[in-house]
Amino acid sequence: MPLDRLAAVAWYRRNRARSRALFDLLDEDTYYSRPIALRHPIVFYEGHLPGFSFNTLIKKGLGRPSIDPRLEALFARGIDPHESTVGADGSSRAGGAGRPDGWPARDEVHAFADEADRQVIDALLKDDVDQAGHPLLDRAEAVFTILEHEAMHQETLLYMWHRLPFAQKRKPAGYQPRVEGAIPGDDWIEIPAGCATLGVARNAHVFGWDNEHPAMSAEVQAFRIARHDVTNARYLEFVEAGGYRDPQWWRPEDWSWVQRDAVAHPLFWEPDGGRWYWRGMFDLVSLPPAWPVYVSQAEAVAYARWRGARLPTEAEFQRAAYGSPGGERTHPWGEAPPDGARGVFDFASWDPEAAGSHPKGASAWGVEDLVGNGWEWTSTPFGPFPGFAAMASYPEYSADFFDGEHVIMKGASMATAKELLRPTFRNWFRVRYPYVYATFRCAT
Ligand code: AVJ
Ligand code: FE
Repeated sequence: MPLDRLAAVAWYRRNRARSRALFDLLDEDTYYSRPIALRHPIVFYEGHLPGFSFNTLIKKGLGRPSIDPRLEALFARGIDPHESTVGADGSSRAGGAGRPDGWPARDEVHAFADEADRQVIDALLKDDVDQAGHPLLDRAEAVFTILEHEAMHQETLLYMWHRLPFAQKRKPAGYQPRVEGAIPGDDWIEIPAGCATLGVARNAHVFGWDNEHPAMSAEVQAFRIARHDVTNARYLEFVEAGGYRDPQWWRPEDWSWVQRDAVAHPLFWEPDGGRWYWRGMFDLVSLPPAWPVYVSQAEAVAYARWRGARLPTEAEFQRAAYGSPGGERTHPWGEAPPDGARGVFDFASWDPEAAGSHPKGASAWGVEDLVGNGWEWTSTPFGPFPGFAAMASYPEYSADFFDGEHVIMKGASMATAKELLRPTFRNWFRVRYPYVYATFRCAT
């Protein structure tokens, strides 16, 4: 199927408009600050999005000349320290209005971005960006690479924005976190043994990242999985039982982290006067008991051990989410396209919603919220499927992270674009990375 140019341009423009809207949420004086200490300052991301698109599609794909070699190098992925060196444990540090050495003025970033956008849109409309046999343009790979890359970074932006002081953000009119909802029951579902698809052949879908290929499946033994994500209310039992003070629940490296950084509760929680609050995007709210807890994988593993359970593997997630007695499906709920009734994704909210509030998104087995309302940590280290080949449009995308330090997350959060909701999409972070919108459920 040839590339639908108009659809690609529409998606590119939609991406750019959403990114702009996200930057517009912030006060100007945040521009050179680093909401997460070990990630780049905000200015980087405003240049990185169009810079990556220009570099990938126009320079590498079509072989065209630079706009500004200095800015292209500055905004390239290679110098983003988080990508290879960030630990999970960067303390957050916000504020600081000055312009640090080396970062351009905002006008300069905008002029570069406008020219990059102009050339990308022009190429999407007129150039030969879909060339069979071309290393970067076969099946228009570079086009989808840039479109999905920007969509993914919108989630990066949001979890960075999450850490900024409320006074530096403009809350959209009328927004209130949906804190209501009953705490769901502690329900376990028996998933029968069966085959789960993990990866697909490159040509079996319009686009996938290199780590989704080639075809790969696994035989999964029968197992039990919780119908619902672990909620704040349930996780509070672990905190109150002294879970963060007892090394028996923690892997040795995670216990060192708990001690060194005095970690005593999830990053999204804030204690005050003997009560717990949740740091929302725009408001501090009394800890919503029914929301899925957002934690690092290290904390998820400790909780599961305390409960006498474990995290699901990637293959078990696939089986629970996409399996059915009659074969696998495209989404947990079946073949219907994603919409707001099925789960909390595609920027439907700035914060989570109650676990169990979207039963129309349940899988064939009745497992809820597998896609949306927070990524789901698994116990599976991020690694290549047999026959993996790095993609030409972005060779470092996955391969740099096959280091045994990253684990797979599946599903989606409220800040995951609907275009990324496909069964083989794999996300990954370090086990002690506490910033992402990630929750978990137990399996046995
Ligand atoms: C796939 C979400 C882990 O944010 O580090 C963006 C995506 N890679 N630019 C990340 C990514 C390079 C990546 N994750
Ligand atoms: Fe990037």
